[in-house]
Amino acid sequence: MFDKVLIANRGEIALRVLRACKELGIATVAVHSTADVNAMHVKLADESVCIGPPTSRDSYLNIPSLLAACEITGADAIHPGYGFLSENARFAEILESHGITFIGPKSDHIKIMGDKIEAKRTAKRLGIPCVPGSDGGVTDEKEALKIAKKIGFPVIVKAAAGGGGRGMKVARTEGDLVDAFHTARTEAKAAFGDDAVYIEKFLEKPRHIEIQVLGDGQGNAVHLGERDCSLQRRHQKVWEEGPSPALNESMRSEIGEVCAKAMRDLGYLGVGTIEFLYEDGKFYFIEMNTRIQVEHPVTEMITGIDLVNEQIRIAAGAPLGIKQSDIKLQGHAIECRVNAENPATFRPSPGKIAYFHPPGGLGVRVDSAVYQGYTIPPHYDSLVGKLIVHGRTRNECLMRLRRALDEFVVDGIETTLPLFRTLVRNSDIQNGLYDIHWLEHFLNDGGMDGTPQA
Ligand code: MV4
Repeated sequence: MFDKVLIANRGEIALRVLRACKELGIATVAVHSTADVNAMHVKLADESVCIGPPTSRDSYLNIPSLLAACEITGADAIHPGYGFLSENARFAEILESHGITFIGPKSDHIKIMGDKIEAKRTAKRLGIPCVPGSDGGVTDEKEALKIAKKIGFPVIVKAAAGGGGRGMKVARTEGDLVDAFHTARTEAKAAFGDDAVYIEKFLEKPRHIEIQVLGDGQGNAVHLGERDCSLQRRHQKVWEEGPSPALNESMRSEIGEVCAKAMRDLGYLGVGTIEFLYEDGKFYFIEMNTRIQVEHPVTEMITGIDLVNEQIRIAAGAPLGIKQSDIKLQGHAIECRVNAENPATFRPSPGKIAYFHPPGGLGVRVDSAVYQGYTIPPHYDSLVGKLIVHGRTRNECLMRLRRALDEFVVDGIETTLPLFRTLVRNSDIQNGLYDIHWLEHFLNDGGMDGTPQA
């Protein structure tokens, strides 16, 4: 096992990793930018190193600074959290060449999943169902038209280097295709320096359902059920829950087993998330994330498994301690991402937290790195904290969430808490009747109008 882990991240996820290290008896090193001297992760770590100015590029993304911090402190592994360097295959390789363990998947697997064309080819080969579309990249407009006609309109042109909603163009008819194709390529080249694109059938009203997997790189892998992340705005997830209100037990175990087997065959090491669009009872692979995700607590609450603990033990070479039959999904969990933003306009609202009172009680978890008197800096994402609630049934979970949201007080800045107080009382949400477009339609239709914004 590692003696000392350096956490190359900030905010609530840095705390989450710190907690897992503490429980494993591993010493911790926090790194921070000059904007984060007063951050909680710095206070709670055994040691800390300042790695640069506020801009992420010069601090949390600065590989030479991180290597120097490892050298100075004698850390033997780095946990990247999510975002920043968590899915950077080159970073994983550099660490290995310096004898530092990257707590994450093998760099080859990070690389494959970072290229959405390669990811889809791999998924298909492993027997994961994919969205109908081109076999690999498309470079010529005649070929693009031929494929689009074959799969039928509407189609979507996606950048191989994209993902998370960046670099996509929809073509509704034959007349739109040539323009969508060239625009997608030009934008992909400008945004990612890579003009490779591929084509898929465009699904109109899918849900976004993702399967959590865990493998030890030694041929053992399990799935830990799904999370429904359909409630999003501009590709930012807002509310995540598990199990999905749209699935039954047989659909869950069927897709779960497909994913677990695929990860066994791949020799996947670490935690991963296989993302699907789900429409009319069928799953379609879109992407795989090779990191711990923001919404991982949903899965932890319904399985009782500490995913970050598993990540660290597996990265240290331990075999998977869990069999599929040990994993029993219990009850229901919902996560709300509470952001420092206006709840109707989503304008960022950084600043000083004058009063902070998180909710508590049975089935309530708050993952946050803020405290009363803390000033949220403007340089990073606007997550104030995640409220995760568990109940024996979805209904109990919703009732408990309503209670927890009413208890939660954050003064001094605007937060998205009022949005959640509205959503938890909405009948479509209560009935689980939503797709990936539901929230944006709700907001455009004035769902938050007249909501008092304290
Ligand atoms: C799609 C799609 C419809 N059809 N692919 C957006 C993010 C990226 N991960 C994939 N995305 C989509 N791919 C096909 N073939 C619709 C989306 C999409 C979406 C997906 C998941 C969650 C939210 C979304 C919001 C808009 C579009």
